[in-house]
Amino acid sequence: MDIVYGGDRITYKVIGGVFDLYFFSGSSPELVLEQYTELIGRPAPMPYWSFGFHQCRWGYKNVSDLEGVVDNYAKAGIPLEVMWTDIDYMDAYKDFTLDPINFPLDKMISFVDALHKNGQKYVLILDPGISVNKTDATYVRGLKADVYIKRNEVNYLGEVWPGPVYYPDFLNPRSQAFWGGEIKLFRDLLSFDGLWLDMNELSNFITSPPNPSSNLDNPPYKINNGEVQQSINYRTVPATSLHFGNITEYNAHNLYGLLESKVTNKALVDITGKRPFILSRSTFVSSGKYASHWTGDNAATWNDLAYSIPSILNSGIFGIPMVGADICGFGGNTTEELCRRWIQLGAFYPFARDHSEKNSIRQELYIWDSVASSARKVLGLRYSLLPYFYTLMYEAHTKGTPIARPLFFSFPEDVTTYKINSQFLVGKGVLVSPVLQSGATTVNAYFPKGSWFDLFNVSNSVNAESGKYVTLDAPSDHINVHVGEGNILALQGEAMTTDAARKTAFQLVVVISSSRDSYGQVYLDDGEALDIAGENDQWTLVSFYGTLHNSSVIVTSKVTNGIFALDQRWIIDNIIFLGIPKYQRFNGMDLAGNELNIVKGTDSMRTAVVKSESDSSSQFLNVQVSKLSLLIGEEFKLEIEIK
Ligand code: MIG
Repeated sequence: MDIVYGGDRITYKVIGGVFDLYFFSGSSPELVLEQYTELIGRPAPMPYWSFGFHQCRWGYKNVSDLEGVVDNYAKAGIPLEVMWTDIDYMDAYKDFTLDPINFPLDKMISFVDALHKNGQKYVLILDPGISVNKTDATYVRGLKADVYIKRNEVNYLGEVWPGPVYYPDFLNPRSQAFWGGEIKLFRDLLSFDGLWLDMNELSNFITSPPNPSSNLDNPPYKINNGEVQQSINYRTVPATSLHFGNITEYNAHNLYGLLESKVTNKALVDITGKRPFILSRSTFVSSGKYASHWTGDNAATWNDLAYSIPSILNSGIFGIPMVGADICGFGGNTTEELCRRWIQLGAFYPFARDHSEKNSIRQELYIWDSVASSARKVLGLRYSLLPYFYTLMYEAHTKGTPIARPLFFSFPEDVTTYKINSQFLVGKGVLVSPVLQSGATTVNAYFPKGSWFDLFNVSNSVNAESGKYVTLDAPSDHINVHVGEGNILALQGEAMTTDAARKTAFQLVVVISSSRDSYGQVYLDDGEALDIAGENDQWTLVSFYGTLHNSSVIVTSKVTNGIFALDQRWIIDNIIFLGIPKYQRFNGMDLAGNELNIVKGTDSMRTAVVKSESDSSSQFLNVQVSKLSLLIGEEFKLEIEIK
């Protein structure tokens, strides 16, 4: 179909398939997503490790190349969670094979074992086209199972990387056993942790001639198929091809990536019994239930850096919240400055992967010193925010709310936010305001009403009595990331892997609001169980509430299923209150001494150290309570009196 958007109207020009229109009344953006994902399926839960940093490239030469990349990340002190291989690992680009010279099985096994020992993961690519090659066991099993897409009574012959291919028909119920069986056989050889599904639009290097007997290959209305008007069959599987049950490709074309994701998801669930991680290029309505997504082949340009923001926000609204764009850009040569700005932004994508095209220069984050040091800084913040990202994943899975959201999600009453596509929110209250232009060292960022605190240095604040644009410093190594009033974040420490980060103590950042209570949640489980908040109770959900009350600030917690967190011995060792209004509430009091007392708390709070400082704007008092050892799985109340 063609979809023409005209500002105040939208026109669908549809030449096939079934068309259903639903309207979701909301009334808030969050409720619209809740209603939409109730219909199409809630987003798949994602494993904890998938929120770490990923490195990929098309064109890694051999196993020592891969090992070198992993080593260089470690040497540079930049966290690397997941190493990926593109089609290079395959033998002549055949799925479920390994290049015997450059990526031989024994070396790949030791490589993946070494990753696993270090708490790291490995993801590999699969393309749908199966090489038509009698010596290829996968191909032969597919023939026997009779699972390929057909045309004119025979298997349709396309062409992709391995040369001539047949495509598995994921509408065919037999494809589950076939595809799942191939994945299992391969995973028995090499224990990869996730799968990357590419080329599933469905991509074809040839355009087959139309069948004269049918107008499906040559419909009277020509959809706008590419920049130059191309035939409907242009470089894909022809419209007259047939799926299981004689469903034409004409009617099922857009579903291929969705169905492949669904079958692959079930295969991984059956094989591993764990939460699958799948990345798919093609998506359709409800793909989020099975897979994550990247925005495809972007270019290493400033324009595509900027464009990545609306792309990921749209995906979240489509019910696919685990999404990112290729960091530093895929096509063409990136530059030091662009790559540095890109990791600053990409560190806050829900899915953060550096990926590049074969013919471009290398762009791993350690290549340039300035990129490396910026990466350490921004990924450091990302890793301390991991419990927050993970809890947003939980929220996405249970309610459909995106992880990365447009500003209007949290500020629907502020019409200025509606058009903002150069900033976004992580969750409800973390505002990311990146530099998107070459040479810029400031950023003109919009702040909706409220007080906002710089997460790299919480004593820097922006106080917006009503929504306003503010020009912020953004020196070359810096991205502006602020947390807004009314939010409570549960953070953990920085580390080189998500596993190591999970072993550190929690810190609460309580951003006081003078107009409402502050709120935040943290969801905790083992990070890979199939069920989220399942019946086995192997999870904990903690809600935090913060209040300003006369001359006290109070934070309390409410715990569901504390046992899991207690078993892990997770503690909160530090609570920071930001944004206590300095003069309004405590007018006339001498704040110089800042005598602060913990008046209510558990025994473990007795040894706590309380410090306070005036915020850089001099409008707020920030109070830090450290040396705590509160069990996160146990409810607590902490009240601090300010006299
Ligand atoms: O014809 O596998 O979008 O990420 O590196 C190109 C090679 C096929 C397209 C993907 C890209 C990937 C590349 N693939």
